[in-house]
Amino acid sequence: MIRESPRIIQISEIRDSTGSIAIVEPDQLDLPFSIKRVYYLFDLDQGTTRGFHAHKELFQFLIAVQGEFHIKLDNGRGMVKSVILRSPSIGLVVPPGWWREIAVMKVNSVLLVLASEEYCENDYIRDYPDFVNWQRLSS
Ligand code: T46
Repeated sequence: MIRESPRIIQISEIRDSTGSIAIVEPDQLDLPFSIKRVYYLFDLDQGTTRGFHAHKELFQFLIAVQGEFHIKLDNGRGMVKSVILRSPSIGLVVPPGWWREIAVMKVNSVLLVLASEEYCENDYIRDYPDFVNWQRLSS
């Protein structure tokens, strides 16, 4: 199994005196997947934390289009990364095999997610010890 690390990608933007446009063109950004699904988290309570799961095959690209999120990623093998998303001009690639915990830091925060697959509950691992075990068995 090829293991990839999460990484930040800069999103190109065009600013003028009236505002800004950020443009996600997967080929130009060198996203490591084709987008099959787009969804967004909104109406979120400040201070709450979501996620608490990993995906077996799903790649995602997370963009804080508004507000701020603190993202903790854990590969279940001793590597833990913390990423702050608070600019719509960057996105975070989250490859499969990373446990995530997503804290909502500001009111009216919105997290846009571009995903490589359609929704599939079987792709989730929602129990942390199961995740660590899955990682151990897939080495
Ligand atoms: C992640 C963070 C950033 C669906 O029925 N279809 C969907 O496409 C999605 C995304 C969710 N759901 C259902 C499944 C659950 O019953 O909506 C409920 C909440 O979904 P989930 O547990 O995935 O929610 P979050 O906010 O904890 O996580 C979501 C992503 O799914 C997840 O992969 O990384 O946003």
